Amino acid sequence: MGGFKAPHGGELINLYLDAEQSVQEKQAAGDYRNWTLTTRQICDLEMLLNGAFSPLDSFNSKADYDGIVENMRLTSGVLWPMPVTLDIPQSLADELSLGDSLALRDREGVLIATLKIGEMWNPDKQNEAQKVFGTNDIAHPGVAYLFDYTHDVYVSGELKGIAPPDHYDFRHLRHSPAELRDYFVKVGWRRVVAFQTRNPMHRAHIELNRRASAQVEANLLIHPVVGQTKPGDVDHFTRVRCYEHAIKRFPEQTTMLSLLPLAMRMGGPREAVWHAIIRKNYGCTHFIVGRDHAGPGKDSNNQDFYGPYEAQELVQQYQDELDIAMVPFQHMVYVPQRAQYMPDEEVQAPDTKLNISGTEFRRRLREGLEVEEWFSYPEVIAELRKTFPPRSSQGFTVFFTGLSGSGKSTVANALLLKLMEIGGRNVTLLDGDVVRTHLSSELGFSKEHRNLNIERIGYVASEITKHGGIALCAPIAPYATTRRKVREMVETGGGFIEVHISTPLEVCEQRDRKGLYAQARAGKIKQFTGIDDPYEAPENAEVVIDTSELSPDLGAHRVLVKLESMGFIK
Ligand code: PPS
Repeated sequence: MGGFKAPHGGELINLYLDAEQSVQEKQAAGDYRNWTLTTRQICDLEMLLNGAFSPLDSFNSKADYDGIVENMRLTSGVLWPMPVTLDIPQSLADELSLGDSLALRDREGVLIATLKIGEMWNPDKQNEAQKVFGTNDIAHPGVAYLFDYTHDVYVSGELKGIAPPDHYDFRHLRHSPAELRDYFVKVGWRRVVAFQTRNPMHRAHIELNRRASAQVEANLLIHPVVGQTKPGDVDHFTRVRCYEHAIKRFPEQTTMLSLLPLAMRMGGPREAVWHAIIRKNYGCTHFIVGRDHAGPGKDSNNQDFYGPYEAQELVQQYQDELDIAMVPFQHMVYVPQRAQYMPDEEVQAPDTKLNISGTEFRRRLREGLEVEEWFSYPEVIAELRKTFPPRSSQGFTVFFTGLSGSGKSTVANALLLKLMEIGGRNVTLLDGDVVRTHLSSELGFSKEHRNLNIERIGYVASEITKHGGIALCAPIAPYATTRRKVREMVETGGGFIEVHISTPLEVCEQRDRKGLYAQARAGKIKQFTGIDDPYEAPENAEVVIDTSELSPDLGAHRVLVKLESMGFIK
């Protein structure tokens, strides 16, 4: 086993002040500028303070950052593959001087740490993306985060820990690196193999873990990431309940479950090396690297960003420097002739392989279809079904968009009545005019105000959807970006069906039910959609209805048929 040196070895960094110093620093922080940490930053900070990122003792300095980006090394020469930086907006940086301190707080204002600013710089994000992730493609979640959410200034300096971020969920499953090391010593686990995951565990994963721990004669640590994973992943609450079921499938006292508050970057090979270092810090001696480790999915051309075993290759390349041994594993498939799981490439004809892809598995959940016992355990499936009920019992939003007078409200009303006729569901109509009376009475029709109006509608619709209800929205919603944001918001908790009421402007203007077009033409109303304000027509609406060709009744019926075909109503 290559570079494996000593179990539970290596110095652990601890950046927490003692009680007395902590009280003093807390008092001093009253005069510091505050920075409210993002979710990613809270994860990174917790891992820095408790030594999970040892040997890092703060967010990266400029020199360390450059070394990491260019050749995966700190200025000390130590291997470190992933930047861990603190980003703040330019506006805040402009108000700070070197030597000032920042109070780093969580969203409730609780002081987690302070940072005495030694350096501030504007990173070259294009270069960072290219070198760290090997791409500038925004389809890569790490790149998207860097370009869309990372502020423009990085700061570094002396970091002082006050209090670990609070976690109110699964407290019994959370351990610091020191706690896990101590535990392993206490129970006499001299060899510990860690399994990293961001997905629910099914039988393939459990078989892989069994084989890995048997192969290296080690106890097993199931070490799932519960900080930040890939957007769209199963939420960690559901996953942890699944892991708690899964762990019962291992012989008692051989296996442990502990939650890792890491913010993943989905950086494939570099991330695998990073994960290995982190697991060494948690006292593990071995680390499983499977197929497509920390894979970011497909790029904009539908190609894989990294090869399936590239992560294993990079860890192998640095194995001698890593104080933890890799246990490489192939993809596991089910072989029905042998009624067992086997590594993909070990299966030989006439034996055959069975596998259910993630997409197929989600389809079966969505449609309430059977999932065979060879794939997973009934209690794990039951847990997932609670979170992902079939579409027919999920909430959804029908979002009508179109010009004033296009017939949005009329078709939405007709749909409302048809849904009430079917019965059994709670339906709320958020009509444009109604919302402007109740939710957005202070707003006008500037781009900023329209966006705010639509975001409010989206928020209410997403809450209704999450709680299993039906929201019908009928604003003009002229801007594509805002509609996309609403879709993202709603889809986290149920279905989103966009209906473009595409009635042409001439027809809307001819109808002019409220006399607004005449006033807009006469210049008495400004920024009127279609006249002197743009309407960006949807390109991928689920349904398109032109009410100059279709009656409201038939329009509503068309939406109903779509809802049925998508499985949202029975
Ligand atoms: S938006 O753009 O989505 O926020 O608009 P919305 O909330 O749907 O409000 C549209 C209704 O407000 C009336 N109205 C205007 N519409 C467009 N542009 C301007 N400048 C404007 N001023 C007032 C109009 O009656 C719209 O109602 P509908 O039902 O769409 O005809």
